[in-house]
Amino acid sequence: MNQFSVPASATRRSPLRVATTLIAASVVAAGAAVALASSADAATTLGASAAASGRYFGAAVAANKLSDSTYVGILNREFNSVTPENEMKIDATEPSQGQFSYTNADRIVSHAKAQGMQVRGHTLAWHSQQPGWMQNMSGTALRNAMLNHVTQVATHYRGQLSAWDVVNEAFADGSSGARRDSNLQRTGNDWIEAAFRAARAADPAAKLCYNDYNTDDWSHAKTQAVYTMVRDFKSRGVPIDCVGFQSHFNSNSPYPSNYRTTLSSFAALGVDVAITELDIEGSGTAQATSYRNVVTDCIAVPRCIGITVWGIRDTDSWRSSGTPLLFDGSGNKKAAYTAALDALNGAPPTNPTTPPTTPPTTPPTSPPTSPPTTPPTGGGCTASVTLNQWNGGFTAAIRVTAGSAAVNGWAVTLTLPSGATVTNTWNAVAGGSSGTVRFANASYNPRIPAGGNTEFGFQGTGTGPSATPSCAAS
Ligand code: G2I
Repeated sequence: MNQFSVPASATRRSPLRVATTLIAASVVAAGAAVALASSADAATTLGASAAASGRYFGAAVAANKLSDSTYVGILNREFNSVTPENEMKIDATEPSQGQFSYTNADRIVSHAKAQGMQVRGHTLAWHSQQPGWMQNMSGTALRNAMLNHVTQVATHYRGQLSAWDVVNEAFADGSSGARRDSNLQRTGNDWIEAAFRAARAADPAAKLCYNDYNTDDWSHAKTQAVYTMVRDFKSRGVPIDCVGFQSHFNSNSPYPSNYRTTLSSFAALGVDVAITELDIEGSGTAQATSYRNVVTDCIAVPRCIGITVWGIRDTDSWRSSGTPLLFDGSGNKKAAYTAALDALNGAPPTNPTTPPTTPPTTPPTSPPTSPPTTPPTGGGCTASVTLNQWNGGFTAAIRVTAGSAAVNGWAVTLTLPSGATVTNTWNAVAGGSSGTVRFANASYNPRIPAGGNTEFGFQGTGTGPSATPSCAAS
């Protein structure tokens, strides 16, 4: 397929379109060949397979490759989301202060729209790839310039993007758990939330993400530091909707076995999670296995909304010598491609009524956002709720904490306001859907060690609970 051929996108962008195609196939016998090709296609491209569970599969795209027919052929066939690799960065969009340049970014957005693909914006505020004028700024002038940049660029794309990486890579590597030093950080610790508020005001429809690397391993200080920030943002109403895990893996930074724990733990804060820049250096079976693991972990987490690989062919990669992508330099599918596709085809739907397939592990030990009212002395348990409320719905993340004795089973009882209904519960079993609801432990998470905790959550319509939960241990 070249860039001018008719995409299969009309039949593969959503489960609804696929279902429509299948219905059409059963009614119109003469159209059977076409319809069969479409339904088979639903399982044989990355985008269609991801869409079958309500997710997307995207690629970082470079505007100057949109004239490469092999590249565009793969892009149009396989992917249903794109991220401009460099074209929306600060140096590209505001090369001189107050002079905005969208030509290359707009080319990518136009291409994506014409193909029915969504677009993730990357990125509004970052210490790197700043234009010279910004690198030389500091203090209030820089803060204002940053906020103006966020406002202008997000306004230009208002309503057109699925998500924005509002802030990128703001935390330091290593064990400090500190913010990364940068000119932006030196304008004051609140620069990140200021950027999110400006982005929300400019484009209320885009999901607003924090995006970083080396945040994949749940045990790493950097991961915990980002988690703490997101939890704080959620508790204070800072408008954050999602966290992006770049997931650049190689032998120095391999796929971690607790990756799913990381994804599900962030999701339990009431944000979407996304894998935003996936590439895995290597080859053959080892590389394929890592890709399979990453995809399987995402689809096991209901709020893992999609995966983006950081380029299409190995030769397109920023790490091309590590051959980290799904297609070789000639555009052929690699073993890693097949593994990723197979894993996608095993996906359950998003927002299932059943919990994730693996037990959650103990979340971090820092305090919950609303303190338990009963002190955890002696046996028993306490529960605290972190609420993410929006107009007409909410998610509630509940932390259950054991007292000084281990708990072998637990149940939390919560009273919902009139009109509220539980629609989806994870990591617990709900005994009802309105009024006073008892949530008992799931089969896999009854036991909490003395002083330890576990988390469950639920989603609902209406207004979330404000009354203090009670907790009973067994
Ligand atoms: O470094 C990998 C990624 C890490 N996370 C954030 C991403 O935005 C980042 O992407 C890479 C691009 O893949 C590279 O293509 O960001 C690099 C810059 O930080 C990009 O490299 C730049 C080169 O440094 C420039 O010399 C070059 O002009 O790409 C530019 C365009 O080709």
